[in-house]
Amino acid sequence: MATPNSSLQSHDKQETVDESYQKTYKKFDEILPTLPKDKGWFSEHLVQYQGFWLKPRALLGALLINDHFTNPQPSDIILSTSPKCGSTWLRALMFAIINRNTYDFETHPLLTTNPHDLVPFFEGYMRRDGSYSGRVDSLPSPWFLSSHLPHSLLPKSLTSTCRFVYICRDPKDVFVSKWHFMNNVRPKELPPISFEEAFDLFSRGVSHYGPIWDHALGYWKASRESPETVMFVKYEDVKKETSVYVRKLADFLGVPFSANEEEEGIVEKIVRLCSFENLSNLEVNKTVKTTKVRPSVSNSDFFRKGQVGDWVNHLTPEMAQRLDQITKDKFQGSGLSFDLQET
Ligand code: PAP
Repeated sequence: MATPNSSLQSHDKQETVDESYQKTYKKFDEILPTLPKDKGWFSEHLVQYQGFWLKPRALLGALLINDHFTNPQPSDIILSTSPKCGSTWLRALMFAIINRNTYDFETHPLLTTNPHDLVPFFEGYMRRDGSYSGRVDSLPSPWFLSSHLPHSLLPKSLTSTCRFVYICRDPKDVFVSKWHFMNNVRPKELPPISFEEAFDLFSRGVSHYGPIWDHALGYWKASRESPETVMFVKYEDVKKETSVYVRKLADFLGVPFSANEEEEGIVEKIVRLCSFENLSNLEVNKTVKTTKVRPSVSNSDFFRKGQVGDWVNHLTPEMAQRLDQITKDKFQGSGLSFDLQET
């Protein structure tokens, strides 16, 4: 039986954009100038669409998905995250769980391929800038895709059919991670963005796919309404008990570990394979390697420290309090919280 993405590489090719997409491009061109804009973190501005700040390219991706993502299946899987919440890690863990009968651990694709190249970026896959215009609907089903899009911007046909895993993270650590990442990948001719300026943007929600709080709440509510189709996890919890979460993910994805697999230590092997220490030290992830899909981002940019609580080394107490207060205010009454005292 085909497993998600096991034949991805053969389909990962440049394609001519289908003419049926022209209507969506036209809609995008009409909507774009009407949207509120704010200065982006670097040269590209962000636009506010239905409450969320997006790069124009992500907006186009969202529109294309809404117009052209046809016939999703219950076996399709989408990993959703706000940026810097742990998508690289979860892509690796979920890919390894789902495809564990296809690959052995000695020659596993994760040893030679960055997780971002094994799990396509949904809205990024559907872009029209000429450099990369593959279409998700050309991939073989079942799909395993990753997305940063908020729940409310995805079509109902998809949110009511596919299975979602959502990972969130303490916004303080997300901000620190994002600030480092953005300065690494900025166009080299531009000066770095200051910590203070970035903090102001982030805490006002003017951040890619932000506000991060609204993003998390959308998936949180969906997971409470439909726990069998939306699994909501926190980076901090997965970090603390990775093997427990590997089992939970396998159960949720409908591929629980058998007694034999438990005896063979497959869970622990997956945990080790996908650990920050292992992945970040692989040649493929150490080298500064950009791809056609990510022309300004190196494989190594997805790995920094991989720790919980690194914010303490960067944020002033006032900054930390400000983000914690926003988190408390936004999540109030939702049942969602972070163990903010511990971090
Ligand atoms: P993305 O939004 O660009 O996909 P994402 O992978 O979600 O990035 O987040 C990157 C963070 O995950 C980095 O955190 P840091 O800056 O605080 O260090 C990165 O180091 C961390 N990360 C990457 N791989 C792993 C892993 N295998 N285990 C734990 N954390 C990881």
